[in-house]
Order: sequence, then C-alpha cells, then structure tokens
Amino acid sequence: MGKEYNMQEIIKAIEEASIKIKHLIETGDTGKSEQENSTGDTQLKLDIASDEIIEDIFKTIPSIKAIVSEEQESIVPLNEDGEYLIAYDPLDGSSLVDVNLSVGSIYGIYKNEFNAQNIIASVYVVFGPRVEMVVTTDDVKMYRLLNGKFEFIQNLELQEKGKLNAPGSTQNCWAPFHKQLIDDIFNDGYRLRYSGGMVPDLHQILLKGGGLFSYPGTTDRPKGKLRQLFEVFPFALTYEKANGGAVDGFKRALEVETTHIHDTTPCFFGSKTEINRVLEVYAKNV
Ligand code: AHM
Ligand code: MG
Repeated sequence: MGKEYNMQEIIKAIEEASIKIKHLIETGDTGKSEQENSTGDTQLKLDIASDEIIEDIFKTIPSIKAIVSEEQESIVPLNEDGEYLIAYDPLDGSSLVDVNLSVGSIYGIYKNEFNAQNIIASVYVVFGPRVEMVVTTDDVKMYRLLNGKFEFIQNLELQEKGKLNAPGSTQNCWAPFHKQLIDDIFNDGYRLRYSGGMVPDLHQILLKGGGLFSYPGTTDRPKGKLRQLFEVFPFALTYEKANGGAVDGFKRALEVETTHIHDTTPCFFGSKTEINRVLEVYAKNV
C-alpha cells in the first residue's frame, strides 16, 4: 500500500467523521459538560462527543501512529508502525452552535514529531448551511458534501491583495500599534468580517479573494489564544499553499517552535499584501 493510499484513507476517515459530526451538530445537546480541557475552557457536550467520533474512527486506521486532540490532555499512541501523527480540534467554535452560526473541525497531519517543521498536510471542515472540506497537500482543494458524498468543487487560491478584515481578540487588550494597524486597514476600505469561528472566518477570506485574519498577542494573553498544533499550523499550511501567508507578527507561523502540545501563538493569516503589511508594522514595534 502506497503513501498516497494511506493519505486517502485518512481523508476518507475524516469524511466519515464529518458526516457523523454534522448529525451531532444538528441534533445534539448544546449544553456544558462538567469537564474542562487543558486550556481551562469548560467543554461542551458537543466538544466531547465530536472528539469521541473522531478518535473512534482514527483508531481503526493502521497508518496513524498517534493522535492528539485539543480536547485531551496528552498524545494517544495508536500504531507503533504507523506513519502519520494527527492533531485535531474536533469542533472549533462550538459555543456558536446554540446561536446557529457556522463551526468547523481542523486536522493537522504531521510526520515524526508534532511541530511546524513536520506538518505535511491539513484538512478543515466547515459546518454551515453547507458542509465543505478543504484539503491542503501541495495545493488546496475544496469539496462539498452532496447527497452523502464529498464531491470536488474547485482549487482555492488567494489574490495578492484582498478586501476583508477579521480582527480577533479583545480590543482593549491590544497594543497601541496593533490597534493602529487595524484602524489603518479599515481606513483603506477593508470590510469587517468576523464571526468568532476561525474556520468559517478563514474560509470566507480564502473564497472571497483575500484579506487579513488576526489573533494577536494581547495584554491578557501575550501568546494569543489559538493553539499551534490544532489551529495555527494547519491553517498556516493552507494559506501558504493558497499563495498567501501566515505569520506570528515577525516570522512565518510555520517557523514557530513548539515546546508543549497545547502551546498557543499570536497569528495572522492573509493574502501576501496584508501579511507584508503586518510584518512591516510589527518589525518597527518590537
Ligand atoms: P475554541 O477552540 O475554544 O472554540 O476557540 C477558538 C475560537 C476561534 O474559532 C476564534 O477565531 C476565536 O476562538 C474567537 O475568539 P475571540 O472571541 O476571543 O475573538
Ligand atoms: Mg479551537
């Protein structure tokens, strides 16, 4: 069995999990559980149930060496001879389900070690009015769930410069230069598009030609909120392969060092023009 086959098998597993998660989102209880995840967030019953769906399916795949979930404390070893390591956020933005906004799942596929240097592919799934899956390997391909099957729709690519601005985190905790950057971008005519779900927000920027999504370090969270392995690196790979970029303010997000599986990092994703603008402003404000 070749490597291509193994990757296909993982994508099929993600498709199968996504069909079950779609049903869970539509019918499941949106209430809180009594547990916290390792970042200290109270887990929703939906977080735990979607995590179990994915883990049960991944456990059946021999090419997976180990998995780690945003909802679990530590790495779960699966097959000693397996080739792939998968880090996933089973239901990102789960607190938006009760107000019927879009949410998503994010998967980073790694080899050897869980870190940016070893990410080889990523997948995210958007659960909105439609279910769409975006697979990044050497390029970025979008699929849509139609009549129970994921059908290829199109390749995704960013334009050099976009029109949308998605500024995350708590504004009164922003550094003054960051606030100035965001104000300047709006003053240049960019439109605000921020739902509070990074999967639909980043999907919108990718599909509508480009722009900037930012989740900076703040006075209350100097290392930002978004997790490196489960959220930042998978989308960084997607944005780079789609002809855009992803940085932590100073360097490529895919050069950020990971010391712990639940580490977070400030992050910016966008088209090349907006990413260069972030780098210029941040370089002057170290
Ligand atoms: P979660 O993994 O606990 O669901 O949190 C991640 C979400 C992202 O989807 C989103 O971009 C961000 O948190 C929103 O945070 P904020 O409300 O601070 O802007
Ligand atoms: Mg998340």
